[in-house]
Amino acid sequence: MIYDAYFHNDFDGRASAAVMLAFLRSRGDDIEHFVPVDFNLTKQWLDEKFFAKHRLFKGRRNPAIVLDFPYHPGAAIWFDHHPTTFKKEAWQKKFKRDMFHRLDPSYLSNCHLTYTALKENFGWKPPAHFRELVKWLDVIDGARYASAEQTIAIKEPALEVTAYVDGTEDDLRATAAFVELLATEPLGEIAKMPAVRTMAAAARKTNLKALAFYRNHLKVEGDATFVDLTGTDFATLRFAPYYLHPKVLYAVRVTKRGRFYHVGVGANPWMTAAARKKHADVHIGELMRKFGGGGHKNAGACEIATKRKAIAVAKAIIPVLNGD
Ligand SMILES: [Mn+2]
Repeated sequence: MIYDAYFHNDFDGRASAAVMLAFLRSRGDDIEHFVPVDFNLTKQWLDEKFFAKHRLFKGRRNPAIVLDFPYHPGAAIWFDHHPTTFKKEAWQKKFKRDMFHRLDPSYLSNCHLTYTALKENFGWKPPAHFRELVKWLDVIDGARYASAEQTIAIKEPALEVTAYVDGTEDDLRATAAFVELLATEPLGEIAKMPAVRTMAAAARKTNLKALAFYRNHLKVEGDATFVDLTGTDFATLRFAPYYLHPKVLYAVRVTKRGRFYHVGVGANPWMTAAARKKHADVHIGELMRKFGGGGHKNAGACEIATKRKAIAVAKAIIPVLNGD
């Protein structure tokens, strides 16, 4: 069987697609179209006939695989770990868990869920290099870094590869090639590639510049910080607020992504649950759902059409994070 893979346009989505690709090829199946997708698609996604109607690529439409992205009843295969995955109540009612359809928000990464589910359900023997990939995707998607400094320094191969992922998010051809590479090569080998080394070096440089920008522009409002990054290209330094203010609980940022403005909200991963319980213990994914987005307990986002509205959403969120 030949499939098309629709996966969230981040490292976890791509890694999930790579795991799926290796599994399919071990059975003589394959993926024809690699289609990174993001939450700005949500409106079209609600259409029952989305997979037949969309214009994300030209050519034949194969059975759809959806990974690390909201549930769609048209998907032949679907794995997700986002608790906000059901966009229609009717779809949630219709959903039945089986070997190829599974939601499990207890997984830090969808890559890990996909890997475990395919092993358990099909007796699949994955290539050895996936163990390290899964471990790192739990760190990256679950924000389990050793420190905020680790995310700024970018020393480990997995983090160098993350810089490459961030640098190629608008490059469809590079994204498809990268998924193929992840399916067969260990992170250590991928990190040695000239294109990855170049982007990792650039990211380290940008991070230092970004840190300087944060020092000058980050505003602390109670338990939360706010920064407007729309005029910069520093979108990726999401833990800088905690590097500068280790005790702050939440960080809100507005960035520009393509035609959209992205309001990203995160919780400080180095603050204990106990410390958070003394303050507003917000489920960020649920909060962002009210603004047309989604996410997990500790991180979420929404996409807004104009900068003015995006800033207004950010300003509306900060008092909620402070429990006001
Ligand atoms: Mn994920």
